[in-house]
Amino acid sequence: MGDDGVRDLRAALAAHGQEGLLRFWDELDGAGRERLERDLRSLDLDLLDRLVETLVHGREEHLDMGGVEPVEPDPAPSPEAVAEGEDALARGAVAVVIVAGGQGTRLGFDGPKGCYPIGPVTDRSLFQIHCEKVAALGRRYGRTPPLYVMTSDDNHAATEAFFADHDRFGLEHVRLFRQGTMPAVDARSGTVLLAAPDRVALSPDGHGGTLRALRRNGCLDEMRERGIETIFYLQVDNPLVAVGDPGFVGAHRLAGAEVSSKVVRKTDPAEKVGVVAARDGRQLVIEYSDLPDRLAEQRRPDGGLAYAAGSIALHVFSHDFVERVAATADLPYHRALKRVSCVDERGRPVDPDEPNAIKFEQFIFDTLPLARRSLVLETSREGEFEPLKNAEGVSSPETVRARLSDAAADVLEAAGAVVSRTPEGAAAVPIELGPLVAADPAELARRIAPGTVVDGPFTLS
Ligand code: UD2
Repeated sequence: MGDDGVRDLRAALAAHGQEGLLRFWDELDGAGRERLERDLRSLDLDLLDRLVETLVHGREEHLDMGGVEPVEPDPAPSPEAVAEGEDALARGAVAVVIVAGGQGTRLGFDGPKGCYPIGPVTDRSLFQIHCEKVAALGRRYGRTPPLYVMTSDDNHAATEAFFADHDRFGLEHVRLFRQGTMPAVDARSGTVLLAAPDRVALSPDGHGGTLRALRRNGCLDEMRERGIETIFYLQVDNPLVAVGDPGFVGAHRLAGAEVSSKVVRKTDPAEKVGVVAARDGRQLVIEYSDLPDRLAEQRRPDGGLAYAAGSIALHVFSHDFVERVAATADLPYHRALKRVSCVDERGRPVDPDEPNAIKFEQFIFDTLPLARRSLVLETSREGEFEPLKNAEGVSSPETVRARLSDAAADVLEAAGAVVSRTPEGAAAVPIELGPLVAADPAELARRIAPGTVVDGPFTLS
């Protein structure tokens, strides 16, 4: 960049109170200047001004709960819905999108979360489990849905290498696409932080960035060319998802919905899942941290929680809706107070013990109020929800593996096997069934010897 270029950039930054970002410019070599310039040019300074004003300096905004009411989810999908979903899968009208751009800080795993070896018996990764489920759809319905995996700058290369090392798990069409970034700002001053003298502290823009990233990377156009009508969205951390579930896809389609959500019945008011609710005839998700205790604890006459539709971040979108929203709508940004490593005024690295920064993130479920029609379907927690979030305790490798073993035990028993159980009814031994082993217990029964006894670690691939 020539002197004029730097002057222009400095002036633009100064107009937004961010000129400090160039404070090490004179000390940088050519490559450093290029890196910093690239980062700076990615910033939307007008947007940043608005976010700093409202989310850093503004009063802590509480979501207005006026007019909000609970929604009652639909029970299991009808046979017509299942048939509709199967037809869409067989016509190749369904794509699968996995979001895997998060930083997985709570898990403390050195690598993309999708690479985490979570199989109770083998080292099957989260990615492998999801990919084998996609492959199983192809085997069952004759057409394998194209798979789109959202990564972020931090984990794109590692994710790409993982898929290449595993021959894309045998899938015909896998496309990785990168989500966008947002800068982290100092929690007090609102100035953008530098991760290094030549790097802005950028982080992923939240899973709400999925739609924009799909569009920007040409994935939406490609889907249209391939005849995709329906997009099945899941988060990488939950290996229990029934990927491409025809009942869910079909119920969404028959209802003419633009977004559909799967929920589990919330029984603990403090559980950390958002709830699907309604206002003015439109649905919305209220994140757990925004739901006032008064509403979280409200009960129905039968004793159940009123706001019980716990969002497990599993959605089906119509392709048209995603195109419309990606092209025309701005989802709101949420603030997250986080610890962010940065450099101080003199360029010395700072590794804070306390949260020092605000990050700005968009959430995928903020698309719900934009949908003219949406559907909520209830699923069983045991069957479909145990995300890998933490290193220990709830939602940890231990609980996820136990749940995978329990699910496999149920299928094996339905296929005629005798499975050793704990007094509480859980699988007493680690069990792992590869998603490609069998589509249902009847098929599994043909794969195992009659009277199979499972009383030690057991796996079938
Ligand atoms: C999310 C939901 C919560 C509940 C829960 C179920 C939000 C804000 N809350 O909680 O209501 O449904 O999930 O598991 O979403 N990701 C990206 N890019 C990003 C950020 C996240 O790809 O910039 C992915 C990430 O890789 C992961 C998923 O989104 O697969 C969930 O992110 P999270 O773990 O931060 O969400 P969490 O647990 O706060």
